[in-house]
Amino acid sequence: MLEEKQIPYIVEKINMRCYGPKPPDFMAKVPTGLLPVLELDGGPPITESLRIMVLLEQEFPDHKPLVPRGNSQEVQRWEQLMRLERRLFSDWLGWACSDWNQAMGKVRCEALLDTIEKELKVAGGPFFFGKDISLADINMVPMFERMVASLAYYKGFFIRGTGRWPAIEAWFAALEQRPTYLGTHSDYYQHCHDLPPQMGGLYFSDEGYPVAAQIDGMDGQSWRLPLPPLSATSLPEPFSAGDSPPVDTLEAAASLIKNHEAVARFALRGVGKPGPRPVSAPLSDPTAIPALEHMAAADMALRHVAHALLVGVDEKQVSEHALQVTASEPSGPAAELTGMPIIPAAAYLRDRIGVPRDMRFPAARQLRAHLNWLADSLVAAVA
Ligand SMILES: N[C@@H](CCC(=O)N[C@@H](CS)C(=O)NCC(=O)O)C(=O)O
Repeated sequence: MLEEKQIPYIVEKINMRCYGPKPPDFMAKVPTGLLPVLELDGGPPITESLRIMVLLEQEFPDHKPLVPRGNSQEVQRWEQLMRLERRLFSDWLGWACSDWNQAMGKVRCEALLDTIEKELKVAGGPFFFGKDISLADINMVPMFERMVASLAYYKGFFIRGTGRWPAIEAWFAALEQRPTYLGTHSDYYQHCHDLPPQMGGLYFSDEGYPVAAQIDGMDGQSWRLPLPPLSATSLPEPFSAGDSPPVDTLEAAASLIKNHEAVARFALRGVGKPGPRPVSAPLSDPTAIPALEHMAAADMALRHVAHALLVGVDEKQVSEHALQVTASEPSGPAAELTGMPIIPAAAYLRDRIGVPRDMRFPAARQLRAHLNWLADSLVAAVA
């Protein structure tokens, strides 16, 4: 909303409880600890996302309007759409968090999707109020994005990429053309590993397991080179903005290189020791102790990955900087790598690439696949 309205802002990130205690100065200001929170021009903290959005709309009347003004029919519809978002929240979690009566959860979600499909057609699409984005879209998409991801992962239920709800597909496609939306767009992997620690259990049905294996890259294929192209109909995860391997690999390499020392240190948590204060989110261990004695090897391994991203693995392997692997410890400042400790470090990093925190989805899948290329080459050599 801030980006669409072009309101200047500063973001202060506060972690969710499942990633460790929140900063005490934040808790002093907001005793419930709930996010989001707005401080408008140094004023008191304001909570509740809907209240925040309505306030921003009122306080910045000269910026792009996102709520219909005047026409009472439109205002009524806007309120209806706000209620529809709450229905989405409860029908989605009613199914996702249930391990019994899967059929009922599915029927409710299908009915909800039919209603949303109809609402998107009222003004001719692609958005709820026609060709311009509004707060109805902005308010709906964060939960909808999570619904789409988690129902594919846990239930094998595809909302997008099937042609069953074309107005919903067109709505996501229109959003995925907007840099304002892409700045917050996560991938299915991120959502499906972020949601359970925050919300409690989400439950699999039998149809979910094979899809989850694909999303997690555990099927031996989906996180490996060569990656299939991305499009509005690619499954399990469509992305209408598509991919562009030369640009995506460059973005992944830039993100890796820009912060290479911290990234190498982070990867070495994969062979380090668990932290003294573990947290409840399985992929997170903010106090973990990295095995820094392997820093030179981790640094060299990540240089190989960056080089492979920049020139492609085939060209790299015929260049003078080809990845060479030995079965035993290299002696001296070798240009070769051994499997240990780099295999677990590469896997640790691969599983913790955050979208969009670290890079966009098309770049993240490239980095994951190139880290797998490294790990697979090392595994082949030590096997
Ligand atoms: N109705 C509130 C809900 C706020 C809420 O539940 N926020 C969650 C995140 S979406 C939260 O901050 N949970 C605390 C935590 O997990 O640390 C709103 O719309 O702002």
